[in-house]
Amino acid sequence: MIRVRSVELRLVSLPLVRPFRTSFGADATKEAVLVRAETPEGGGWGECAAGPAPRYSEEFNASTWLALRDHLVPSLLQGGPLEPEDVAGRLGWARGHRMAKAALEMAILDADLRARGVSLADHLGGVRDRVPCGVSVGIAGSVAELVDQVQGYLASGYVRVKLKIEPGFDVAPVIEVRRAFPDTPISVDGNGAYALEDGPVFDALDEQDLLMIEQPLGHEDLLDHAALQSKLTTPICLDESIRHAADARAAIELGACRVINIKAGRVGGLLEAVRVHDVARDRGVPVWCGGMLETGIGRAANLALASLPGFTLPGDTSASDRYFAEDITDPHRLAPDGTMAVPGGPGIGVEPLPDRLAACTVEVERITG
Ligand code: OSB
Ligand code: MG
Repeated sequence: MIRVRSVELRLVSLPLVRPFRTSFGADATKEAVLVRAETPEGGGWGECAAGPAPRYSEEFNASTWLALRDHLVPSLLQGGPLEPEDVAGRLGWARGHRMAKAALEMAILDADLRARGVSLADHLGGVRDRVPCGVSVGIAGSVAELVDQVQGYLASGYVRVKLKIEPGFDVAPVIEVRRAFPDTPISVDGNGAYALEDGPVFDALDEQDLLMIEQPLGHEDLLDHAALQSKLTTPICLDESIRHAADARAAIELGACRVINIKAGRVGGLLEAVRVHDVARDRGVPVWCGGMLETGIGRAANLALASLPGFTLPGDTSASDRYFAEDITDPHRLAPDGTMAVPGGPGIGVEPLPDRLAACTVEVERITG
């Protein structure tokens, strides 16, 4: 049993090596809420997947801070000793706020596993110590610039590229990248920017031998995704639409997708992420680990998740240097063969470097029982 004595919230800000543009807009810095849980046996780290504005999801950094400070953390501190498996249930009274809940669960899992000397990957059921990695490439200023960036990522070893698309930057750039790299596994991600009426765009993309089309339609449009999937040869992958294991079951049974992108933050925690994995695996649907431009803390947990057996496609688990000139942990590195190591140490297996953490910290608040 774990006794959480206090929780520290910390907002960090790190410049990105290049602005990351999606159909939602562009980010030049990564701002994240880190969660540190203290127990008598030691502490643990969590990272919240939210961003500065409620674009990808309803949650954003300031909302996760308030949800954690005023509701989620106090209810855990008042609830008495618990196991990491109980965290989601203890927080179940609070509706939504899945990214905030996931960050708190991650910190408690990390504290518990560190105290017991067990790695997160082993605890979750991981079966590999290295995972093949892809890279998510933002919308570029021009097609030539995009081809250049893709060339650079392929030269460093990434085994799959995912191109962000939006209306007006879709078919032409995809055709050019496909022409330049005929044998590379390529996927696209629309982040919900399209509608069923965009049939001609999907027909053209369907001819480019893509690995998948990620979240083309709105995040609440499972039926439209099913209608679109029935017309396409290319598998649809859902990201934003899958909020928990029940959504995964519904989406698969409706035929709304043939692949699922799993992000622990989006589904309310690492343990729910394993349940999404299990639902997909039982139904023969491949999954892969998505990313939210995490720092080395969240990235470590992503790599652990990606080591589970159902993660049969390369994830957006890219190396630290794809995001940051300097990460807040020792860097996660890509090997020339396009794989990255799954951290093997206790808990998430990494810790923030004190100097780096101090340099990136914008705000800290401590919550005690
Ligand atoms: O849709 O997968 C997405 C980043 C932020 C928000 C949404 C998404 C992404 C990415 C980047 O694609 C994945 C990564 O490299 O972490
Ligand atoms: Mg996505």
